Amino acid sequence: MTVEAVAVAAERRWGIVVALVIASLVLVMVITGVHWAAMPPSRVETVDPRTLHLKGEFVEANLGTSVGADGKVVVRLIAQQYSFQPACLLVPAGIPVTFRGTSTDAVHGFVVAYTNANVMLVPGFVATFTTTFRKPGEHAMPCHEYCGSGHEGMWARVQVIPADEFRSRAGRGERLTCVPR
Ligand SMILES: [Cu+2]
Repeated sequence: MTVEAVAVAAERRWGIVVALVIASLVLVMVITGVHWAAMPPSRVETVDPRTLHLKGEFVEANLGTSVGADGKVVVRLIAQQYSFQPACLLVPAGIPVTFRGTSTDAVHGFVVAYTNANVMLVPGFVATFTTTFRKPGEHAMPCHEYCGSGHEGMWARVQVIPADEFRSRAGRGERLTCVPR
């Protein structure tokens, strides 16, 4: 074999390897693109932001933490320029807590410090997630989506209390908060 033939053979081998790498990358892009298009990343539950305060799940009297007939702990809240309602959420430690939230105006969101709770609140949609707070304490809960001139003043608190204390307070189907009254 001549030197030139060796070089051409090596180059052809290299060309095949590179073509395979490119083909597999394109395949990954096509498969994930089709997959995400067919399956939205989160569940989609809609709500009418214009009647939020008037009827349905997010009326003022229904906001806060409740324990359902099945024993599940649910926190309902709304975000609006520039506050959360309720402004202080009361939750138990060591029990899964499901958050259900939405926005009345712009896109908001919140993160609960030192936990994995982190969600966007988009008008017209109900955001849900379930998390467990490990130990009692108090966490800051700032809005983390820039929502206007008052954004930096938009935050709430999350108070995590021991499960027994929570159970004794949650008795009668009330909506609990830690907003001082
Ligand atoms: Cu906000």
